[in-house]
Amino acid sequence: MGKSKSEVAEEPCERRTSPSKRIRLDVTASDFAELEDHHPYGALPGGNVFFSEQARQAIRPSDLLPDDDAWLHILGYCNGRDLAFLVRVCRYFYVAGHSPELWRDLVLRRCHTEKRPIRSVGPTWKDTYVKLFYSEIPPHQPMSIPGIYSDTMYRLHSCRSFCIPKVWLDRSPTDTLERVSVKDLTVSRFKSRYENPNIPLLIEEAAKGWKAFERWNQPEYLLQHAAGRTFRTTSGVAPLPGNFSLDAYLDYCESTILEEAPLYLFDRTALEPGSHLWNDYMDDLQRSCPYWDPELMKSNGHDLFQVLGEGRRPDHTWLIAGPKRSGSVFHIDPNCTHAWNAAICGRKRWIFYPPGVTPPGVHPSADGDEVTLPLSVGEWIFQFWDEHIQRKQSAPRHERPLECTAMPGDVIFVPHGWWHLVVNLDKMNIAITHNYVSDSNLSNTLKFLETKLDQISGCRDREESIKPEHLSEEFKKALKQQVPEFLNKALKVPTWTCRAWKDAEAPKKSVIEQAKEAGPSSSFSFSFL
Ligand SMILES: O=C(O)CCC(=O)C(=O)O
Ligand SMILES: [Fe+2]
Repeated sequence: MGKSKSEVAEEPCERRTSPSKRIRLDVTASDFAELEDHHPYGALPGGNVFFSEQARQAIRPSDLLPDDDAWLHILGYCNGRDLAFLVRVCRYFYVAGHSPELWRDLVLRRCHTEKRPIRSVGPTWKDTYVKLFYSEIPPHQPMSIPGIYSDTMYRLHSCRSFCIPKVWLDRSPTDTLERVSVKDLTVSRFKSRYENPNIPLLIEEAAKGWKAFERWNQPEYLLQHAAGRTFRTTSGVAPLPGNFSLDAYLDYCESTILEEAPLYLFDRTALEPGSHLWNDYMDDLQRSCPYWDPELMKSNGHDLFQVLGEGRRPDHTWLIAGPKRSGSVFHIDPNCTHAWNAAICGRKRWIFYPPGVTPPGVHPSADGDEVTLPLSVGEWIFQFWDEHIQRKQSAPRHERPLECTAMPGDVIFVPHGWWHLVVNLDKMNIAITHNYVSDSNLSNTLKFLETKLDQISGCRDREESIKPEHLSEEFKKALKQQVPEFLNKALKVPTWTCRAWKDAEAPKKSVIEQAKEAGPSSSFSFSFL
């Protein structure tokens, strides 16, 4: 359990002092390896081939190319019709050709080309493809095929179906993030203990009294208020976003489809000021969390981007939803902002690394423009969990990662510059997040807007938003007119005060050079902040 300092002081001595106790309490890599289910088509790890005389003598398609990745790549060029034929050619193609990601990509590409939203889903992505573009036929029943030995396929399946450790499902001693009950948190305590020193915090039950918390658990309610609109979903491993109707997306979350990085709903328009869903929490936020009350901007310095006006400021409000194991891979929040994130339905596991302390497996370029990292939570867990735990237990105290589970109704404060990864633990997870600038990060935000034009986000693809090259000047101008005291104070701070951006002036090394220096970690992909 994450503990406030006073709670820690009251703990029994042996828990505080015995490292072996702590080692036993932490989740280990093997806790994830107990998979939710067998590979649906019976693939086994490659080494099993040595136990099968028959398999060793047979020539398989996988012997003809250097590895199974290559075959999966080639199958990715097939259209739906060809893939449907190919899976009938041999056992190997049957298993490889039913990889859910191949059929998902076919759905996404064709929906994109035909400008069609995904309005219904089946029990597998292949069923969805058939249902959307042909007619409804009885669902595909996966057959378990003997004799398919493939590390690639088995690893993908492990990333799709890793076990969620039991201790993540409730408050537990593995939680190290500070937590405070909403009843005990005042504006001044929040600012002096957490926001100003830039420390993440879990605020227990802060959203429990929100109307959203009561209402959004009922699918009918959400469906009523989302009728006729679609929601954008993305995945780090999918080639295109998917636009879903809400009923189809809720069915997708409830389905048994297992994917390496499920499509995640991250919608910046659903919570527009004045909208029905926005009204379900905004008054309540002002009452329960006065430190984030936008109305008090002039006195508490919160959400200073407001001075630009709603349409002109960078995106700042998102509705988030996703199925079990969906989530966000390591990132730092945009534009040097702080954020709060309220878990409305479902639990979320959070992992934080402090500013300037790069998480294992993450390789930012010196200027932060590019970051290489595993693109799915599962891949990161399987490759880097041991190193994470080692750092959690024995890195210098101020460099240690922090962890916690947010229960429904809890709100997390995400300070600027902190790396974080989030994984959803329940079948259906819904959250609200707002990003903001306050007097505590204003000086860094101004430096960021001035010097990191390539990294500015949330304002490039909307006509009315201020574009990156003008944002710094426009922001300063509006601050000067509306809240000059905050601007003057921020301009007096001569350097970055957050280590996330301290080394920004170091000579640029390419991401490839850095990844090489970091050693032979098996798979990296590129992503851009
Ligand atoms: O709920 C999540 O997936 C986390 C979202 C996040 O990182 C954020 O809001 O900044
Ligand atoms: Fe974030």
